[in-house]
Amino acid sequence: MNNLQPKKEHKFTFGLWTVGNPGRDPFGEPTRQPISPVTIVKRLSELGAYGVNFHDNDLVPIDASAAERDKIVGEFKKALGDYGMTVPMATTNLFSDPVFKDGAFTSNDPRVRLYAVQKTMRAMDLGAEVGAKIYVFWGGREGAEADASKDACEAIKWFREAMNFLCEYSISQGYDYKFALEAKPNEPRGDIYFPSTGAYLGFINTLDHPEMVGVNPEVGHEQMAGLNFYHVVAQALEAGKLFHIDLNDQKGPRFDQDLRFGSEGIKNLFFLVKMLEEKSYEGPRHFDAHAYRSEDEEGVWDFAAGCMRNYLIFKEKARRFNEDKEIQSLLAEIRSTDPAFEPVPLKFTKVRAEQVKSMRFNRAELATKRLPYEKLDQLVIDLLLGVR
Ligand code: GCO
Ligand code: MN
Ligand code: MN
Repeated sequence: MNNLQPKKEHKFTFGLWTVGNPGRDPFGEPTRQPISPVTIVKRLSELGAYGVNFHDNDLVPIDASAAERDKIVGEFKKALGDYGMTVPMATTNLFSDPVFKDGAFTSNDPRVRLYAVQKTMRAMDLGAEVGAKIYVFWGGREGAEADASKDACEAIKWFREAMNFLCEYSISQGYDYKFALEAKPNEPRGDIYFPSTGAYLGFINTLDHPEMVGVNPEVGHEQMAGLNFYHVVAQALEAGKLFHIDLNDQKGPRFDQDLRFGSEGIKNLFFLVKMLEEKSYEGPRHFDAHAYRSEDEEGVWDFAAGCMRNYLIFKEKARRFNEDKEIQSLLAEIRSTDPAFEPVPLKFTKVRAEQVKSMRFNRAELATKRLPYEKLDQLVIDLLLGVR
């Protein structure tokens, strides 16, 4: 089917660390050879992706000399040009190196906090060099196991200080970055500060430049906390704060699985894609996932193609949902009301308040209205399972 063919206009992106994931896990060594950034750019482009994103050290090793850096970045830029690929987002690795064992921006040690800020400024320079406009902050090590070790209120203040400083840095360099904060409840820390996207949405308004800062919700991270991802993203989108999104999948609230998008949570992700497509989310559709550890390199490309294909299947199903006469007439029935009460915006004036206070409602009759949600939901299931 032609509309299941990924194209640049769909804005599908992957991280170098996603397709490049060699299959390491906490219990086992890598099962695949690393794939070079240049090969990743080429293969993703051939599959129809729009861009690649990276952490500073996915591209340039942490101990690279200036000359090595320039060579690597030069080759990478050439590959981007050759294969028509972009880098919409960049980020910093503030979690792998042992120096960050007790946090980066929230380490108890001011030297580590400053080093984290320095590393981020350099990574922002690198991102800007390849045209990135979105900068993600995932505080993987910003947390604690022993709460006795750290004052959580201080940690939040340090995090704020770093964000304010880095916003000013972006402005002063003319980088025009939008910052996107990514929450996760735990892993690798026992607990991570700002455990959900909602927590970040509250925090953003305490910053010096709230207009520059939004969120980067990830499917699996919110599901680890038992939340409904569609609802999480709705709040971010409605607030104008959905600056980026990490698409993947997860089998319920357990360790972070980063599974192929759409491989598990089919109904919830259908409503997610429907919303992204219909509420004019303009940002990249980024897949922060990786292939099963049992795969070889060919399987990695099957995985990448699968993520994009599932997104497009959901998009196609959303179109059919909207065109389905039975579904639409059920929705019309569900939404029908007494025309006298047609929704006038509930805007406060003293007169309106008096008017609402004096309205007469037949509570018992209202409660008898039929809500055929069983039928509606089953039609959605029929649609998604392909028998409709
Ligand atoms: C995870 C995280 C990371 C971040 C990435 C970008 O699954 O552990 O989602 O993959 O998204 O580090 O900062
Ligand atoms: Mn992520
Ligand atoms: Mn994840």
